[in-house]
Amino acid sequence: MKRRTFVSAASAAALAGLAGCGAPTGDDGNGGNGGEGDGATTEEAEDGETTEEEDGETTEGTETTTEDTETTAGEDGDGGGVEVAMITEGSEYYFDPIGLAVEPGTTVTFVNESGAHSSTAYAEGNGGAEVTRIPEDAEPWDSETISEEGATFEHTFEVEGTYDYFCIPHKTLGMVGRIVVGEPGGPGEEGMPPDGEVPDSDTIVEEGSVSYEDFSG
Ligand SMILES: [Cu+2]
Repeated sequence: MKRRTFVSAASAAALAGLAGCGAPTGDDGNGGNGGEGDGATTEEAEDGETTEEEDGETTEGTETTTEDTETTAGEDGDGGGVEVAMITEGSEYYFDPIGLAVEPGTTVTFVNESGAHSSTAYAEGNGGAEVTRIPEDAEPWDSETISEEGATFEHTFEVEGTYDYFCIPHKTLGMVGRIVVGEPGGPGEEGMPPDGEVPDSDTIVEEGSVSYEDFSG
C-alpha cells in the first residue's frame, strides 16, 4: 500500500517538474544512482513548487521523460520500513501480516504488540526448529522471546526465496508466518510448516501482504 502511494506521488511530481524545465540535470542524477530511498522526498518537495508556475507552458516535453522516472520511483519504494506485529488476542497468538512479500535487501521489523513472542526462522536447530524452511544461503534469525510491549527485532532479508518462521512460546499453537523475498523458492515451498499454516507464496507475492484476519477467515 505504502509503496503504491509513494510511487504515484513521486512519478506525478517528477512528471510535473519535467514538464516545465528542459534542463537535463535532474534526470541524470536519478538515472545514474539507481535510486536510493531518500531521493524521492526531496524531488517531491521541490517539484511541488515549480508545478504551479510552469505546468501550463510546456506540456509536450512530458512524455519523453516519464519512463525514466517510473523505474527510479519503483526502486525508491523499497527503502521504506516494513513491520510484522506479534500479537496475543484472547486465546489467539499470531503474526500480522502472516504473509509478506519484500524485495531483497529489505529490513523487516517485528514488533511485539501484546503478550510474549519470538520471531524465529525455521532453520534446523535454530530456536528448537526441527526443519529448515528458508533458502539455502540465507541467514537464520532468532529474536528469542520478547515480552516487553512495543519492543522490536529487526532482520534484513538479502537472499531471494521463501522464509517460514515461528514463535517459540506459541509454536505448538500454530503461530507461524511466511515472508517471500523476491521470487518464491527453496525448501519453504515444500508443503506447509510442521506447526501451522501460512498463505501460499503466489498469493503473498500477488497481494504484497496477507493479513492474519484474511487468512484465518
Ligand atoms: Cu507467540
